Amino acid sequence: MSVVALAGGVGAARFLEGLVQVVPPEELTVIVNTGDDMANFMGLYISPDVDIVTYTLAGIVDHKKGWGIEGDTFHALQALQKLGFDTWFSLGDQDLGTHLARTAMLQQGWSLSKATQAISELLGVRCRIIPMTEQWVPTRIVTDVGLIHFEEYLVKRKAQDAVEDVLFDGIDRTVPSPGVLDALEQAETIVVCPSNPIVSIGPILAVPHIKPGIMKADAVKVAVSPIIGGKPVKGPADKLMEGKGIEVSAVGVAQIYEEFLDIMVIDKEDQHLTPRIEELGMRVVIEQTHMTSMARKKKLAQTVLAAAREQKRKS
Ligand code: FO1
Repeated sequence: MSVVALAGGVGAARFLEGLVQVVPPEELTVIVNTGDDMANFMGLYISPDVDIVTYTLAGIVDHKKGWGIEGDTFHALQALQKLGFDTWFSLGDQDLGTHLARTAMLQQGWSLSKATQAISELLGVRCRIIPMTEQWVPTRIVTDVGLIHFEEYLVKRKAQDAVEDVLFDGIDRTVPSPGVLDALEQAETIVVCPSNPIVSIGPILAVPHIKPGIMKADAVKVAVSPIIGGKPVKGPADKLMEGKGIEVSAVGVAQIYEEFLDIMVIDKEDQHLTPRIEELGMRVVIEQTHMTSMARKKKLAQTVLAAAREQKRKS
């Protein structure tokens, strides 16, 4: 039953809340995007997607926002504002604890994987969370006002700039974190979570050896479309897909994963796209992909795993 999930931020984390109800934690490895990371934000190493997945699986995430810690306060941020700092990235006081701890671990020579594992275990997460790589490889957006870090594009500038391209600086010089390739090789199912295919899953697939590792793995590869009815449930996936000249639909997502994907899970609303996705050589499974309740999250996860088991039986 070993499952490997490729995950980005909020959409993936919400899906994972369902997945951990149907997969024993010791059988689940989550490979997380680190392209959003900021290596020196006010002197801190910040790993947004890793923290979103960790806090969500630890049961402490702010569910409304999808990031940060439930009930967190922002006294440190308010103090920084008084001292004239531009606090465009909202870091809560407990969230700052995580960034201070991770930064201290890294400064003591711990790898990003080790720091991530320590923090997730200390927060009570029982499945394995591995950053895609340990080298800092920031995702930068080429816009009409220049090259900007993804988080600055998304949060500081509210995703208003025209996207001309998306760059993963230096990603061809990175290597997968320890355990990533083994997990892919041993997996029975590889699930691509409903994350932004360009800046959340894209960086993971761009780390050398990961996409080839997925392609040659025996596992059944299943993706859940993050695009429903031509729109993302949350976030700028449409703007980034348009910026890359990719159709903003479940078909466009299937095209991005075409080289390795066996099954595409799409929403009932997109049922009419089935023939176009099947033409890409993959099976289509229809399910309610709006994760509006824990029951829906669990049902979606069950459908994904059942489809993978069905495919395994057929092959
Ligand atoms: N997203 C925002 O829209 N505004 C924020 O101020 C913000 C702060 C933040 C702090 C820590 C963290 O882990 C995530 C945070 N996010 C914030 C979410 C983040 O910008 C993106 O949603 C993910 O990186 C994309 O997957």
